[in-house]
Amino acid sequence: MKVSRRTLLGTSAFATAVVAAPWVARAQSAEFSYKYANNLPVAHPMNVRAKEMADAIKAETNGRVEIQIFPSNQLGSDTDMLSQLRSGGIEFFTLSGLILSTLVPVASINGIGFAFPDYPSVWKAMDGELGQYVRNQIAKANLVAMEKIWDNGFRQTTSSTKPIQGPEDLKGFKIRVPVSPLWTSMYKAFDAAPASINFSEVYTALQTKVVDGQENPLAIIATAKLYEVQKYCSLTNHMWDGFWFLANRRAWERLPENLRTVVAKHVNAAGLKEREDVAQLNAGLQKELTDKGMVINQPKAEAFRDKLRTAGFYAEWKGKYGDEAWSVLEKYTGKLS
Ligand code: X2X
Repeated sequence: MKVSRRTLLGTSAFATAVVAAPWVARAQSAEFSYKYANNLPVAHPMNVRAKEMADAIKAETNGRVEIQIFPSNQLGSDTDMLSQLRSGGIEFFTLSGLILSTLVPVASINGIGFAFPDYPSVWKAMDGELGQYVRNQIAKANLVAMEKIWDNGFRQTTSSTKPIQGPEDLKGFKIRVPVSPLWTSMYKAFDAAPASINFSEVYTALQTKVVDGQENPLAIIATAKLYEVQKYCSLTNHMWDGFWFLANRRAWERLPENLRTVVAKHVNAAGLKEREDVAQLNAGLQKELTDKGMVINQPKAEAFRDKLRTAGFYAEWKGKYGDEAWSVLEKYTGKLS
């Protein structure tokens, strides 16, 4: 086939390369280049799904929106990243509601000790009225919380010194907790010695024995390799924790509405997939962690819950959140106080 200059010009490849060159140049440096930061290792489902999400957003917006991911505390601790999000230094950030409570007090409400019995009750609450209640409060702090909260999981307790078999084992126990009044309050109610430490410092704090234990879902104990510095893993399931996918409001509103719709769609879809991944991972991790040398035990929840009740923990937090928020929580968990 004889290729004339005229037919060549008619092919799309040539047209794109020559005729539409300025457009191509613009597509390469995206119109909206946003940073998304988080505190978890690259191997955690959060980062795996976030990468897919960013690719899908770039494809569906024809390169207009590009999301760069900064995993693993590359941009600093949760405390640092929250202030960067508020100032606009980063546009997106996933943060535990319990830590967000330093800014939005009611955001820790899903972490009330032993409130949720299982995942179905969690998703009903967080995709329902409780999640909506919290998101409304987050909006008042000039942040946007995407609709679907991402899973962190039910938290378990690890230790380098002893298994936790009942609340009495927590007495005087030096345990790392994330930076959040709810966490500190709960472990004080157990008469433990909680130390507030950002996740970026946890591995080192355990390794150097600044603290003897910590608590996190199995998916994090595994992907952050905490089994290297902890011996015992007690399946306390003491609270459910999730990550709100947050956006800086000004950055979010800079996106034209059609792009906002596409971004939100992919963020929420990735969140739902991340929930499935974490559930599946947690189901298989007991064996993997045992193979890595951890000793696993499963204490009963009742004695822990009784201790919190007699210490006045539930009554105190009901007072802090107020009757309205507390009754929304109890709609999903049953009576707590
Ligand atoms: O800091 C933690 O322990 C972590 C990773 O679970 C949270 O982000 C709350």
